[in-house]
Amino acid sequence: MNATVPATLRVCVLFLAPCLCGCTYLQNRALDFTDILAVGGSTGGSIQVRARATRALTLEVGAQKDECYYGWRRRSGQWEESSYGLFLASVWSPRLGNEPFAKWSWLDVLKTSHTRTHYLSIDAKEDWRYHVFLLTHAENARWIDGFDVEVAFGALFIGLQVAIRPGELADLLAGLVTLDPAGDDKSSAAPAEGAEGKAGAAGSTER
Ligand SMILES: [Ca+2]
Repeated sequence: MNATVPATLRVCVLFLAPCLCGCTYLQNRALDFTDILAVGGSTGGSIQVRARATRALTLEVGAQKDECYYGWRRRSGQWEESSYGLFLASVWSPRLGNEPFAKWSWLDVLKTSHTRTHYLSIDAKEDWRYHVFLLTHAENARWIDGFDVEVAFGALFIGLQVAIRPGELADLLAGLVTLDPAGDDKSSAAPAEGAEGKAGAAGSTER
């Protein structure tokens, strides 16, 4: 009898959690759901093929400079990307807009992929580098994005990126019991815009 009381209490808390958290609970779950699949299309001028089996391993060939994507990724409807794959990454480093050129080092001879991405809606820049196809550097990266499985291509005038994001699926499931491992939930106590900025900062593993 006594053993059933805590269990009952846990069930009550589970079902009452949405009420206690207000309407932002459903809004956050809906946004978490949209994070599971990231899709973006572009109309730039890239020539590129990329496959990522999680963010730890990437095979990329080709190049793109300031390619502008429209879609949905990391809570942003628009992002820009510059990237070099085999064998261009050994010689050049990508830059967004008028950023200064990165300093070249002999280790870059082994660099097989280098991508810089700017998410316009949240004004966040990511920098992912790979040596011999393995991840060696992730700047402004969130651990929740590390499980992304992605394919992308650019064929002169069109480009497409599709990523399935198991980390965001885990975030959705955790969100059902009001946990937020991605750190992207909006708070019901703060204005939505301000809360999003704070949540994004809290969810970053490297800044
Ligand atoms: Ca979340």
